[in-house]
Amino acid sequence: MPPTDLPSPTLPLAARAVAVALAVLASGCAHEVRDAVRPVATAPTCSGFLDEGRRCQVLVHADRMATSTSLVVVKGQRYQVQVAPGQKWCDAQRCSTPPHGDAGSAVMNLLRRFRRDDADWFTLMAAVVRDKEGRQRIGHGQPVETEPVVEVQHTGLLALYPNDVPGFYWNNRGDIVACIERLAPGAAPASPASASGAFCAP
Ligand SMILES: [Ca+2]
Repeated sequence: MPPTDLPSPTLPLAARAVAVALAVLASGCAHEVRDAVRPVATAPTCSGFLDEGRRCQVLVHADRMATSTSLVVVKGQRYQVQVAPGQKWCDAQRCSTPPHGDAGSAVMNLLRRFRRDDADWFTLMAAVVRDKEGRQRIGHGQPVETEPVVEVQHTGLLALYPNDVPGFYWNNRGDIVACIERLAPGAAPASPASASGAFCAP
């Protein structure tokens, strides 16, 4: 069976207690994070197949288990994921700057073993998924910060998401813009994203 990201219905009682505490702490989320999104006017929106050397952009939602890029990726292909600079999104009241994650509070870390991936809270993750909702991974999730190039192992849809505990995406806020580039075989990844207007230019 492929790995699945459907929320587990069997969190232990202690974890549920922590969950209630986190829910109390989650009030008053920052709506202003949505204003921080800066779409890239010149970049096409990702959809379907992407030719080698081409780029497209996708809006990634913090409160979704995964945002499908709608990009069909095929085994053997390589894609680089970059994030437009100056963005933030939030897990309740803790905000971070993607693709970087957050070490989390002491309370949050009582639940750290239930996180979907072995990476900091809200680390931007990339994975190949089977369905448009992005709820079922067919490859492992990888942190974009340290592994920005996705070497496709399974044909499917490329998806992005912040690392969190299944069932705890409801208190996430914010959307971020990411840029996907299909690398030609043997091509070196592009340099890290800069604040220049050339980010994700086609
Ligand atoms: Ca959360």
